[in-house]
Amino acid sequence: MSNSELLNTDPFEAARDAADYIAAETGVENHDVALVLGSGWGAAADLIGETTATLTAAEVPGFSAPAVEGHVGTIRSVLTKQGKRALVLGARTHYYEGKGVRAVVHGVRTAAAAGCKTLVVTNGCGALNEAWSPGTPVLISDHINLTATSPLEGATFVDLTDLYSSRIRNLAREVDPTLDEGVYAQFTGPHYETPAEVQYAKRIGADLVGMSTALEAIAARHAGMEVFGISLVTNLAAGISPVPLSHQEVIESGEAAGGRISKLLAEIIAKL
Ligand code: 8IG
Repeated sequence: MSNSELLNTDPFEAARDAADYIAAETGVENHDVALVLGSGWGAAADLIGETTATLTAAEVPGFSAPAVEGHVGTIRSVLTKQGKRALVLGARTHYYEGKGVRAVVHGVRTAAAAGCKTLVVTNGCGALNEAWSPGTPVLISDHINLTATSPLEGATFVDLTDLYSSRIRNLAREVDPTLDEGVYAQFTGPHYETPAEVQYAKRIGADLVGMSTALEAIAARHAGMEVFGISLVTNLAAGISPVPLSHQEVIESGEAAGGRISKLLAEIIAKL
């Protein structure tokens, strides 16, 4: 099934098909935890455990190759030292790719169908708080969905109170007590915000701005998963910093912080 066919099929059947493919190709019938690795987080998979199978995203039903430089296009099955099976999704579809919101959350729904009870979602983002310099990891405490859409269709009323598990945030602070937390606002992108939009985000209660995560977290909660979100600040948001943003800066801060934050993430996963 190609990505465009997601529009014509039941999204949960499509996720079931992808999960069946993953089980067959990895030899792992059920995975426990899924990780979505965003900008800067790519090195984490190697520290979490031993990769027992690597699939290219494009071969798995409903997935497509990543559109962005700095994102990896693989789906890996990792065996942790604790004996858990982690499904590492290096291939995120962003809303701005124009493939529709079903495509954006297909990975999360596939992870749920593959048995995952926990979703760990990571991203690179802009910070509104000047104290968070590029390279700072920040726990996501809540989100503001500014995409004007939802991954849920029809009369699907899902409670999003404590969407970002306070239990897992507490585990993260056991690993690193200095971790701050904040509210993540998902914009559609692909352009970065104007300085006025950044001030708007600040006034409505956001601490971080990005182009992912919120839609995925909603789909995960709907699927019954416990969600943990962690952002890597790769830049100060527009107008907060005196210099203009560049995708190059984003990639470089991700690379500079990559080793440290990946170790942090691996230590959090070990506690789940
Ligand atoms: I990395 O400053 C990264 N992603 N919307 N704004 C938005 N997305 C981002 C930013 C940012 N930095």
